[in-house]
Amino acid sequence: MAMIERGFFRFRCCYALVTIDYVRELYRTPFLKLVAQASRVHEANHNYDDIQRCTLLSVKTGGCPEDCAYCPQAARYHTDVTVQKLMRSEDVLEAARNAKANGATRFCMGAAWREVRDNRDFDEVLKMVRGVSELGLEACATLGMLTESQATRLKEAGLHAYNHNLDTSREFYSEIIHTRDYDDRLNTIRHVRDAGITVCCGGIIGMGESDEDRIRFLFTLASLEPQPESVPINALVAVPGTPLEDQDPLDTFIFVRTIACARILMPKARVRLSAGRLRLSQEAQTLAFMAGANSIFLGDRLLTTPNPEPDADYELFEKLGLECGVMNSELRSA
Ligand code: SAM
Ligand code: DTB
Ligand code: SF4
Repeated sequence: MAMIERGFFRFRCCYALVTIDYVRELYRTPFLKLVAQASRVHEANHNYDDIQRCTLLSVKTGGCPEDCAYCPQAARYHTDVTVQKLMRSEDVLEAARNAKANGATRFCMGAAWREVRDNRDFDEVLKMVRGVSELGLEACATLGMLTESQATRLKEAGLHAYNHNLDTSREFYSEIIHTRDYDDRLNTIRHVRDAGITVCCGGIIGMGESDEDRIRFLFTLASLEPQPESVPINALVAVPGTPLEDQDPLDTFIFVRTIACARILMPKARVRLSAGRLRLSQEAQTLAFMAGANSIFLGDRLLTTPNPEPDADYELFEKLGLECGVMNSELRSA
């Protein structure tokens, strides 16, 4: 921890010391001031016209041996998720072509695995990665824990990004997951980084964590060296049958506040407005974009839970004067 407390982060061309006290102070900034500050950092580092659309596909669903309290895919909970073995790479590539035709520039493949095993399934995933990358899409995968050599093989197949979330603070993590620990996550992130794959690492807000947990989570993310290129911020989707099924819905202001802090602390990262958008009005999503979010998942399903209909997202993009990447007439028939 002491090492992390001394971490440096880049802020507008100069290095400043990020300390837990700084993050606390930032997090407690009055809402409008915080969003305005995030917006300034966003404008200095990104273009408001550039909100990336990504598509997710669950290539292996359910039956996971882990006990993540939020996750409908954990075998031990009784949810509506139907277990599905690994998809064939041909079918995954068909979905990737559709995603591209609908305006996505990044395609993320998720598998409900605790860790990757060196077997035929992994060979099939490598085929998927190769194919997605050859389509000119950013290929991203989230497959659980990885060894160094597995990360290298994914890199050689053309993987652009690996998603592996820290999810919350180290302290709260052990209340949510018991089958692995925070250091397991950090180790995989290091293997991804060492293999030369970009890091996609974020978390979930609204699991019953405190402000201090969110502060520590943001601090840990911002202290990774180098910082993650991609930071998904999910709002918990409380799925019936999971231990968090009765969790109260998250206050949107806390969600936007977390996004604004992520933007300020990690100026160069793509901050992704991820799970939980169905509960957000178009105005709340717009506020999240003002606070520095610059990506959404496009498609009516995330991995196993619903996401806004593409038409609703195209409508929002149109209202905001943003390009969708495809002609509206093409969309309807795709
Ligand atoms: N098994 C792999 C792992 O855990 O890294 C990859 C798949 S896992 C479903 C990917 C991420 O989805 C998790 O790290 C978590 O942050 C997010 N997630 C899962 N269930 C969620 C839920 N109900 N609401 C919000 N985010 C969720
Ligand atoms: C991430 O942080 N959010 C996405 C992506 N990484 C893989 C996944 C959200 C999953 C939400 C629950 C589900 O649909 O199963
Ligand atoms: Fe398994 Fe990943 Fe779900 Fe945890 S989040 S239960 S590791 S699929």
